[in-house]
Amino acid sequence: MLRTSFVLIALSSSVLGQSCRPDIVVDDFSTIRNGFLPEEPTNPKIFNTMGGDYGASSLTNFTVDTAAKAMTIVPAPENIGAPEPWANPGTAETINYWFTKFDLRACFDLRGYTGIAFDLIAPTGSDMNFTMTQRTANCSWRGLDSVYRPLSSYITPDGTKKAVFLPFSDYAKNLRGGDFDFVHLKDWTAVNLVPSGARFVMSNLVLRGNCTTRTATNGTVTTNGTTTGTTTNGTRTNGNTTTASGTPSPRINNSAQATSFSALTASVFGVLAMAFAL
Ligand SMILES: *[C@@H]1O[C@H](CO)[C@@H](O)[C@H](O)[C@H]1NC(C)=O
Ligand SMILES: *[C@@H]1O[C@H](CO)[C@@H](O)[C@H](O)[C@H]1NC(C)=O
Ligand SMILES: *[C@@H]1O[C@H](CO)[C@@H](O)[C@H](O)[C@H]1NC(C)=O
Ligand SMILES: *[C@@H]1O[C@H](CO)[C@@H](O)[C@H](O)[C@H]1NC(C)=O
Ligand SMILES: *[C@@H]1O[C@H](CO)[C@@H](O)[C@H](O)[C@H]1NC(C)=O
Ligand SMILES: *[C@@H]1O[C@H](CO)[C@@H](O)[C@H](O)[C@H]1NC(C)=O
Ligand SMILES: CC(=O)N[C@H]1CO[C@H](CO)[C@@H](O)[C@@H]1O
Repeated sequence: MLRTSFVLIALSSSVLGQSCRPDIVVDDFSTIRNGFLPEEPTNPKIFNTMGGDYGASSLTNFTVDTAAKAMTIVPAPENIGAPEPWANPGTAETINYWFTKFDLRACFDLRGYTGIAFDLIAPTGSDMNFTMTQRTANCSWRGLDSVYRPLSSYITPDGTKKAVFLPFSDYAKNLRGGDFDFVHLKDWTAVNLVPSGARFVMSNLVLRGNCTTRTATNGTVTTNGTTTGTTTNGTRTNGNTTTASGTPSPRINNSAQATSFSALTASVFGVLAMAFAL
């Protein structure tokens, strides 16, 4: 009996050890989710599947085309300067920005996630800087931004649709050289989109987990970036890609994933119990 318990514990932990953080489709832009932030009850916002809102500097326009399943961002310059100088020391003067969050309260735990993936049509010669903005550990104050990385360091904008992946490892340091705190993410921001009037068309926005096999929203199955097969449609085919939906909610977690692992563990227990009974 004692030996049986040891076997069961060893096996169940090895099954659980295969768990990985699945991707989350932050937005496929097939739906517009209207709502309000609790602290801004008169300012209409739109939200992604994770309950995070989108925003931009006042002259920068962003619109969702649900038929095209894309968000178009059209920047315009403003004399913003350094709105929060303690948060972004040493950076260029801010002329515009666009952001989205991964939760309602802008204090998201990114542990287990590896980066942000999306498709982007960006005009030839255009550019923007990406940064991860920071909350303090109590989630109420703003901390130092991560280092800035230009779009042009990931792709060469040329007017065609390109897959962009921003690995969080590129943003592991803040602007003063300290460690970025990935447990308390404020939001993901694009700063200084240029030139004015450029049309940036974003689609298939995904927060990448750490599973090595994943299904893109277009059904392409990849293993570590290598295409290995294609599903008939973009439906979730395994636990590696999840799509949250419905009205904005502050938390979308992996409870479905946890349930499937519990069920798997339970069935392993059941089979073993039968084996030992025999
Ligand atoms: C990106 O940010 C860096 C650091 O502030 C700055 O040197 C660079 O000019 C910025 N690029 C753009 C396109 O704003
Ligand atoms: C949150 O943390 C910051 C930085 O540690 C601190 O200055 C601030 O007073 C705290 N705010 C609250 C409401 O506790
Ligand atoms: C599917 O999406 C992936 C990731 O965004 C992209 O690399 C690939 O080119 C797309 N495939 C098709 C057929 O659109
Ligand atoms: C995928 O990448 C991970 C992490 O780099 C590595 O441990 C794993 O062996 C790779 N899997 C394949 C199939 O290449
Ligand atoms: C995608 O495929 C799944 C499994 O075959 C099927 O249940 C689902 O209806 C399909 N969805 C669409 C949009 O075709
Ligand atoms: C995940 O969500 C479910 C359903 O909302 C909730 O019961 C559970 O406590 C959540 N788990 C975590 C770790 O937040
Ligand atoms: C967590 C999870 O469901 N992982 C799965 C990812 O996809 C591969 C290939 O289909 C499965 O083997 C994993 O179990």
